[in-house]
Amino acid sequence: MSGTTSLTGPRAGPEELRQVAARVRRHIIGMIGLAGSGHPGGSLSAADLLTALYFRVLRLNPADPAWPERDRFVLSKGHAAPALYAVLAERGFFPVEELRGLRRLGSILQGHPDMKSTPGVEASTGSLGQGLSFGVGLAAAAKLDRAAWRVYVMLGDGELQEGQVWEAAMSAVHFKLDNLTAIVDCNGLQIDGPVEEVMSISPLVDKWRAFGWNVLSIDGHDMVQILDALETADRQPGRPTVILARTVKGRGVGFMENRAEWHGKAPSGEQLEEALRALGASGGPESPGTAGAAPGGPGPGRDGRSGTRKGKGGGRG
Ligand SMILES: Cc1ncc(C[n+]2csc(CCOP(=O)(O)OP(=O)(O)O)c2C)c(N)n1
Ligand SMILES: [Mg+2]
Repeated sequence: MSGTTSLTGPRAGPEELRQVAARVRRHIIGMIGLAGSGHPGGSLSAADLLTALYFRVLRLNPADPAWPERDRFVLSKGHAAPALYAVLAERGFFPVEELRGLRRLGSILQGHPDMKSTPGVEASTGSLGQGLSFGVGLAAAAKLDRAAWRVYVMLGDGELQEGQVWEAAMSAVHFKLDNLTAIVDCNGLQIDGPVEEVMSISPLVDKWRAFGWNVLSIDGHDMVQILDALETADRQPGRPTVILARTVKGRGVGFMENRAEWHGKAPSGEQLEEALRALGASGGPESPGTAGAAPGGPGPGRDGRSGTRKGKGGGRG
């Protein structure tokens, strides 16, 4: 099998996913560099998790973003929009060339996700703390409809300081939303510095457990662990699952790694070239839009079925 075609196949393996994630990281840096603003740190930390979701786990149809049976993904840490846009483009929701429009007036790709502007974006986010509540609503709706689709929400670790997150955590358990998976990008940093210094969220495993969640802790850059956790989360009857993913903010670009100053700053000039070199771009600043988009069509899906799901009420393999 060759190139992108195999990546849309039902069981993209860890190595193929790593290759997609590498392209996603180059897109992130390229588009933020071109825009001259944006959030590289938290986009790079989320790149592997988002790639696994969009290329292996979520059931989607890029040719029909509103397919009623699709799984829903909510990027609660909306400032990581460049990572979401990169996976959506690679997955075929819109041409990769659109990435060049990041943060420009009239572009479909605004600085934070806008569900009315961008094919594949399920929720308008950016004001931290709200995405899990939105996900609880979606998951409850799926239950009421006896629909088989699942809901995934990604949050930042600093975002967990928002009280609304814990109201949502409480209600997800009360309503037995086992069709909901939360993923926390635990990169240890927020806008001003280390989360533990700004306001501690420890002990995180105990907190989620006390709220009644099933808790999984993984290395958020290890594709095998990511896939295992996402598949395990789908098989936990009666309660929601949270995946606490240890990550590195700025992952892949040495001078950005673990540096809070790269939370919301664009690389320019030499920094951009150095970053793209570190990410394996072949010569010069890679402009977003050089990699091929995956063709459309119903998504790979967890069980290898593609776009024909009729299941009612939880029979999700
Ligand atoms: C309600 C709200 N307050 C403040 C901000 C500004 N802000 C944007 S990103 C950020 C830090 C988020 O840190 P974290 O959740 O850890 O995200 P990550 O490290 O993954 O980038 C802040 C405070 C916001 N977007 N929303
Ligand atoms: Mg963080």
